[in-house]
Amino acid sequence: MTPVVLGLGSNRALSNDRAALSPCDVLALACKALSDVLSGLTVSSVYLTKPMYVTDQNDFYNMAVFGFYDGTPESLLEKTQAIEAAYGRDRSKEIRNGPRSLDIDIELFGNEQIDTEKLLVPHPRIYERAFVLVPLLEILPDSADIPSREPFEKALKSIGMQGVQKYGRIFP
Ligand code: PH2
Ligand code: MG
Ligand code: MG
Repeated sequence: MTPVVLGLGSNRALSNDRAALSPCDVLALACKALSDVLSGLTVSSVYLTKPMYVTDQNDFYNMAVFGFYDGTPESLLEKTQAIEAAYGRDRSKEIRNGPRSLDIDIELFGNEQIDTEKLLVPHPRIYERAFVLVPLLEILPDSADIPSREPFEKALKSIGMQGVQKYGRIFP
């Protein structure tokens, strides 16, 4: 079993002609789906965050989850991408860093450093993103970078809160 950290984000409702799911509904359903993928799931609060990189879009709701995974990083990616697709993610129709109903990023996969066509782990932009660091530090206050072991707490101090605000708990 490998300890893993995932970062979740949503800034777009998902609707058909019968019902609508808000970004927080989507995040809660994604956590429920992830409880079948990871054991010992620990879920952070949700945070309301300012969009980074593409700033002309709705604010994001972000959170982090921790759990233990029994399998390879590639198989975890397949499972997280299937959950994204189940909640409206269609990569062929979106712009890079633009609006999305559900994004699940593998931030950490044990102590592994992975650099393949499909996966870059640890996620290379953890250190510049308060929207990742704040929820991550809520559930794992002593966590640190791999391989430098630089505490994430220190990374957050150097970038500041970037307007990240606690929204509340949505799961369980
Ligand atoms: N995700 C992005 C791009 N920008 N900004 C915030 N605040 N939160 C996100 O999850 C986010 C983003 C690409 O995945
Ligand atoms: Mg992603
Ligand atoms: Mg992302």
